[in-house]
Amino acid sequence: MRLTSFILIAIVAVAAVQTEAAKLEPRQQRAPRCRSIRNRREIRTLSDAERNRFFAAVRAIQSGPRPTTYDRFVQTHYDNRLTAHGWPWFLPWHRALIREFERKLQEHDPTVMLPYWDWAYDSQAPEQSPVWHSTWLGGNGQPGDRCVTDGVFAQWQPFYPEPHCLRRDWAGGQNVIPALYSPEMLNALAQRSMTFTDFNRQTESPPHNAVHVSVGSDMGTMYSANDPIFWIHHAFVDKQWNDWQRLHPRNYHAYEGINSDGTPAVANDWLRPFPYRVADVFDTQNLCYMYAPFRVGTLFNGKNNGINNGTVSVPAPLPPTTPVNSSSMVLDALDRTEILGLRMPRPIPETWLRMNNANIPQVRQTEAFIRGIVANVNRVRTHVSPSVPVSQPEMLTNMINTAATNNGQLTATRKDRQMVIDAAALKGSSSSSSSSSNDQVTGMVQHMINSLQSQSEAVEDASYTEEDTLDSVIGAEAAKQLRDNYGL
Ligand SMILES: [Cu+2]
Repeated sequence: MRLTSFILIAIVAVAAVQTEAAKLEPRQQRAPRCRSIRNRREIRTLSDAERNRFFAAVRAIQSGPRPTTYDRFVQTHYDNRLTAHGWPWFLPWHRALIREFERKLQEHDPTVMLPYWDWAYDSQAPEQSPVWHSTWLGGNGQPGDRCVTDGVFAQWQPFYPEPHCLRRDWAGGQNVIPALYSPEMLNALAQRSMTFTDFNRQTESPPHNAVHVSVGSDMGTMYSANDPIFWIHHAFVDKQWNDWQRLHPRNYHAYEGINSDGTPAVANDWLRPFPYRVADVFDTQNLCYMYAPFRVGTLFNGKNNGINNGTVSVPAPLPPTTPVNSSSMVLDALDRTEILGLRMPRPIPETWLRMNNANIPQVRQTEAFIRGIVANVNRVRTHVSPSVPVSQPEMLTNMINTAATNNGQLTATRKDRQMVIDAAALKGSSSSSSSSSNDQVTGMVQHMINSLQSQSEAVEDASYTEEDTLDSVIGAEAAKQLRDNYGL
């Protein structure tokens, strides 16, 4: 009798748990089948028409009675902030989130795919990225209220936590965003991450967080999805996971750790409130998309540089170059004079790390590791990062403009003879570009190279050795991936 009632109670209890679980579980509909698998592309490789259709689709889901479809995504991200940041959920949950966002865009316009923003390519002067252009996402917030007053989303009024203007407050000041993580740094992190746990953590913090805190205001809160830059930022983070999965095929389906509720993280976990289990999102093709690589070509190939179809304004005359202390191998995140070296991103503020459940000592360790990468890459005379200004005509032009306006000086720290030869060789490899503006930039850069050359006659830096190649600094695998991704 006792046993029977115990069993009865047990059955009732199990049933109650199951009912409770069913209530908490997402609509267990199967994710929609793919009619086709299409590419998500880097935003600057879209045509003007394609880009405008993407913007129009975002505007469409921002319209209607509040909260709009867009607002609800912001709230969903907020509601899951404590489970989706600092835990194994970070990568898979955000993959599901942006896929659902993309599906909503496609309900409005089936041709649209979510683009990604390769901020690593823009990492050495992120404020000069075309994404901030006044016909794209607009720039920094204005002084005072921080309201964004230009771009496609200038009139966008985020609804949560209360209605307000879209705000940005660049951490470097009115015209500067501190340096972000460069392709070399991301590659080095991907290379050394041998488990999902390592990669998930090291992608979230610091590289992904750096974008949030550097753009600031809405992006620097748990309502970060208020800023449409969020979606193309997270698409790039998602691409990094996909790249890593393919880099370490053994880890393609790797998933482990402890969830925020203390349970073991397993591939069968539902990514609430989305209709996917973790296992459903390992393969992006299961979610109907793949990532097109972003090949930017080599030095002075202006083809993929975005704004105004490659038109660049060229100032004259060139400001003088001056020698820089060659022992300073780690450049400041706000440095905008050095044209050849990598800048060290700023440490992620402790308040942000605490808000995101990050393991703070681990993040500081990763930052120290990155500092070593920066120093080493800056010592390598045979490598010009695709992200440094000298690789990008627009960025170089903007820096020269700024230097001219501020009566400042444009410098190059690695001005040894080999670097000049390398730069000249890279320049020669893209002689096919024919537009007159590119010719002007090329002429200007030639002037700079000549100037560096004459200085370099006098500079002998004993710290360089023959073994200083990119391969020996970030590893042959990482170097190869970098070359593949960026067409070096
Ligand atoms: Cu998030």
